[in-house]
Amino acid sequence: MLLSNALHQALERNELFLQYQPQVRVSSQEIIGFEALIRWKHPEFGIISPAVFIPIAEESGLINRIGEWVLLTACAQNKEWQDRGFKPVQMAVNLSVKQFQSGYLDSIVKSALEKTGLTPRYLELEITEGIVMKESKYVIKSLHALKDLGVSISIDDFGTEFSSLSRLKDLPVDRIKIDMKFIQEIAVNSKDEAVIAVMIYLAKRLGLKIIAEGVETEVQLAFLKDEGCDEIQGYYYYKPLSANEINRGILDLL
Ligand code: G
Ligand code: G
Ligand code: MN
Ligand code: NA
Repeated sequence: MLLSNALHQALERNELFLQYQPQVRVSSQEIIGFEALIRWKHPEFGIISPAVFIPIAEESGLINRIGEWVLLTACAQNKEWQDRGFKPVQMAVNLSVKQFQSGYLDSIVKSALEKTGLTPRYLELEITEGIVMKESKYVIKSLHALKDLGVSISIDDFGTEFSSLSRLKDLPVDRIKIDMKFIQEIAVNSKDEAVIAVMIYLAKRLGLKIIAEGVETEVQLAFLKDEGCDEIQGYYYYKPLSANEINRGILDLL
């Protein structure tokens, strides 16, 4: 079976869909945003994880079309919720390095905003720390172009490339997302706890927002609150949910 062939058909056949994981401000218990996460429901093989098919999409070049579809769908969904009168919040979308290499990422983003009517500040683009730090020149140029559109930028999986701490101050970013690997070491490894504390401190000193990802337990939550990290994304609050689940359940919390 050639997964790359099947992936080509997946877009046309509407086999791709998005889930939305709520992000929570602990102090007020309110939902302050969502991260859009792509899923593939293959008619024969069932749900395939993006960890499996995104790399294949990147190799085949299909990632640009998929990424454009994700942007459009996520922006449209966010606009729809706003039009229904719910408190406006940010929608975060993950970007692949290949989308930066395409050279027209900013026009794709601009067009998604125009087509859906979503106000730019309600879109956040996530880029992994590895990409920002390794492919610096053209990525940073694109990030500035994206910022000029009025969208927010966050650094995903933060902390994995520790050398980057000092470079953070020069990047056009609004928020960092503490990698789940660190969160899982809370109450397990005090050295990782120290690294988390420093990340939170640094973000604050640099005037950046910070959110912890993959928070699953009360103990993790208590540590993060203690250290001053008030924004949380993780199963402790919500798993990634379908638009329908969100419509049925939690929109009134917004
Ligand atoms: O949601 P889940 O844990 O299955 O996601 C696995 C990986 O897939 C994560 O690294 C996540 O960032 C990535 N991912 C999810 N949705 C998208 C997307 O729309 N575009 C890209 N490029 N990556 C995504
Ligand atoms: O790489 P990125 O940070 O974009 O991917 C986030 C992934 O983490 C999503 O695929 C999401 O499904 C997953 N995730 C979100 N919250 C939790 C959590 O509390 N525990 C675990 N194990 N995974 C989570
Ligand atoms: Mn992410
Ligand atoms: Na992450």
